[in-house]
Amino acid sequence: KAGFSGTKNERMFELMDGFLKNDPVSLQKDILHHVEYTVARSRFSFDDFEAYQALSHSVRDRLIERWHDTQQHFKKKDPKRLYFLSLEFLMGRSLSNSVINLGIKDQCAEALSQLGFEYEVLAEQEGDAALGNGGLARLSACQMDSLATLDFPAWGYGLRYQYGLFRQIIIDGFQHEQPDYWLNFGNPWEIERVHVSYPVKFYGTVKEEIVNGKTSKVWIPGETVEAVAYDNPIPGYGTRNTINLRLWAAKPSEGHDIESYNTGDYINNIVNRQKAEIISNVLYPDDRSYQGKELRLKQQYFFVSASLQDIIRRFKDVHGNFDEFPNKVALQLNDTHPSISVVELMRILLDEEHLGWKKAWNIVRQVFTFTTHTVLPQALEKVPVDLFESVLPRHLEIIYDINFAFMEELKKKIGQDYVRMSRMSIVEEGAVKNIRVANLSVVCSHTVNGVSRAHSELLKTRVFTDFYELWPAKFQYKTNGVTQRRWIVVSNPSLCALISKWLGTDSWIRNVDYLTRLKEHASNPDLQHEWRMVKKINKMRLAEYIETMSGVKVSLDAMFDVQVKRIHEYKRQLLNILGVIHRYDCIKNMEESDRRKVVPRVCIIGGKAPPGYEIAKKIIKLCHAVAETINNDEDVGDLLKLVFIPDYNVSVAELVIPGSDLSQHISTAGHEASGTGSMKFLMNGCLLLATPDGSTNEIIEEIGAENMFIFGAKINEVPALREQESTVKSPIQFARVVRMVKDGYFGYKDYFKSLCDSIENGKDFYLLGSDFTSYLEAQEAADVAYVDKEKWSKMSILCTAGSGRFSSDRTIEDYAEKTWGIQPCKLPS
Ligand code: F55
Repeated sequence: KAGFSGTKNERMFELMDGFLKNDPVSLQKDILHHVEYTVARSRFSFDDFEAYQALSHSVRDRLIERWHDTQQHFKKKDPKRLYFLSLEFLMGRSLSNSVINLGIKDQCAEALSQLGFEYEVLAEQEGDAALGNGGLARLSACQMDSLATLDFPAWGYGLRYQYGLFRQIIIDGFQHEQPDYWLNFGNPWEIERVHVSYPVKFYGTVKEEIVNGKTSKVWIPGETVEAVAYDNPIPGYGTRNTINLRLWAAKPSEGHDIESYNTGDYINNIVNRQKAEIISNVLYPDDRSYQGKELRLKQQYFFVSASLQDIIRRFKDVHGNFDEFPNKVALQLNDTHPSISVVELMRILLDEEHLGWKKAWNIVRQVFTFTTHTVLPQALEKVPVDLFESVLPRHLEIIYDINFAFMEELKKKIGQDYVRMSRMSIVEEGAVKNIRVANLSVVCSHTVNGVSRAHSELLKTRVFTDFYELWPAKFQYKTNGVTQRRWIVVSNPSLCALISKWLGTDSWIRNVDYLTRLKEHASNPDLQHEWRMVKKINKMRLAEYIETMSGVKVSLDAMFDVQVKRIHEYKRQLLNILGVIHRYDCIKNMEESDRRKVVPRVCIIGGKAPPGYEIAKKIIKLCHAVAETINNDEDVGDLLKLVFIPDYNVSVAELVIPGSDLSQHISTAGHEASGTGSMKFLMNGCLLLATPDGSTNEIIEEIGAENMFIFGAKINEVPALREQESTVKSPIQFARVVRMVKDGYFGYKDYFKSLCDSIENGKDFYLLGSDFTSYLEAQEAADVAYVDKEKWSKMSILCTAGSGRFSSDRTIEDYAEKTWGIQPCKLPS
């Protein structure tokens, strides 16, 4: 059509053949097209990985169509937008999630099978995107899924680390860390935006200048690094809305290191330029001990600066001044990690937009919302003033100004209570002067959220008491939730089909309220039977995996009892292991005839220890040492097995959770801010053995204590128990199992000494001894319940039926209404 004479747009519409089609034949054509032109393999010879790549690119094309339409729609409607700022997103695999949310899984499977491939096998080819540590990071991922599904005009912003969370390998029972160079095999799920980039400044000095007759501060940087955008489309389920997760990568900037350029040292110039990329190189593993690390501060500022430049550019495309900014922009701080953004926004408004202090401060205080994920005051971030001054000199000035304004405001309200003022100050005075990032976040945000009701109470009474008294209305909570798309539909297809069959609808996938209707059928023997069949299928998958990973053969008749999460003393994996030792000891000392009454168990533990956390690493080794003894003891056989699942991550969770009968959430009360693993297990019909900590109290309300195994001290009892701890003798069974470890029953006597010392009378900070008896009782109650198959099945169905309240859809609706003030903005279908 060389002679075409219409406009460019007319020509484009003429060429466009509607959206990509989702029937198997169209998908097949697309897959083969990508085999040949993207993967560059012959269509007559390509392997599973290449087929995965081609399929992913076909799915990506569909995501891009929707992404474009959604962004255009948002632009046209100009609603208030939410920007979710987080240093961590634990997305896991994208293919399996995308085909579900696009509603094309069956079509893909059919298309592939005719080409001689199996969808499940291809989906397994994908490695996890593990740009985060644990609960906080996976929560961000679940919330992105809900934001997209509920049609909210939201974007996520974060860092595109080259190395995600370390891989855990186990050698001789010890954890070793390996780098996760996840981009090695390409990443079809991101779109590199070479033209979306912003300079980010560091170091240097601050000068004063006269602009339009007013003095203005000018920051002359010592180093500039370029932030380049990588967009990751996030599709909603049952909607065309597809939102964006924009991750920044550091690249050398044109203006980087002008000096060596001028000296003509060409080679050194290039070597120095390359150093800029270090900023987005590696995710810090959460050992909560890198306070004061320069690179960490640079990472935080790098992603915040680029994100704000991007957000402001988008705002200014439409608006001539900042009056409408608070009505158009909500900025969510995911923990304190992105909190430097309050200062950065202030700096931009003051120094670049030349707004007056009052006006700028007024805007800042209307746009930020802050969610904290911790309970411990000592876990709150602090940055030494010296470090701040060197890396971000202008920001330090602004912090001082903010703090001055805050102190003045405070004085007016509370009078001259200097002790309280010094507690609340953003600047901590002392031998080393620090910036208290949490105080900064609370002062500058209009809303502070906890992640469960119990957590919120602790924030008010222990962590931010002074602030709560000053601004009670600022404090809210939104109990965490998880997405049923990933945690039932993607990871447990058999259960998904069963639920839809019995409810007569799959509406629960978008509207989780429907799940409660399962309660009506909980006692139905047919459902119970089918429910058990589904569990069996999932246990088979898990058993196969266990055998491959650890060589241990497990019986499907045994109760699969699982604790998977990051290893921390407060999460008390050690309590679990001591419980297993007790069970082993009982079996060993039993009469042969009594052994027949024992309910067989497979105890499964998995999780990564922070690399520098000695005790956590010893817990992993102890688990292996105990497993070695138990699993090879012929007296025990199938009555008890202990296995450690290495490298626990999102995709391993997708396999483990559906195959579990019982799961443990046994933190010392008052330490787990919320916990989200429990919610995933609940959705999959696993019974919970738990302490009344974090969100568990709300789960009890929903499911009923009679359908759970609750034990241990309550949050309010813990402080007194701790005080008495050295005077109250720990129970005899506890002393006995600790002694077995101490005496070298499982080997490594010297190595485990410090571990045993950490729970000795008088030093048992996490109260393992004090909770041990009630822990064993709860375990026994679980055994008794498990033997009664009908009862257990009913309890299991009621868990799933009651899990709706713990969907991230509910959390996000709540945030949208009460915290962010945003409305859905749905693409017309
Ligand atoms: C990561 C980095 C730093 Cl510097 C500190 C903490 C973390 C981290 O991973 N925290 C985390 O996962 N916290 C958890 O957040 C979950 C989601 O809110 C809670 O459910 C859980 O209780 C909490 O420990």
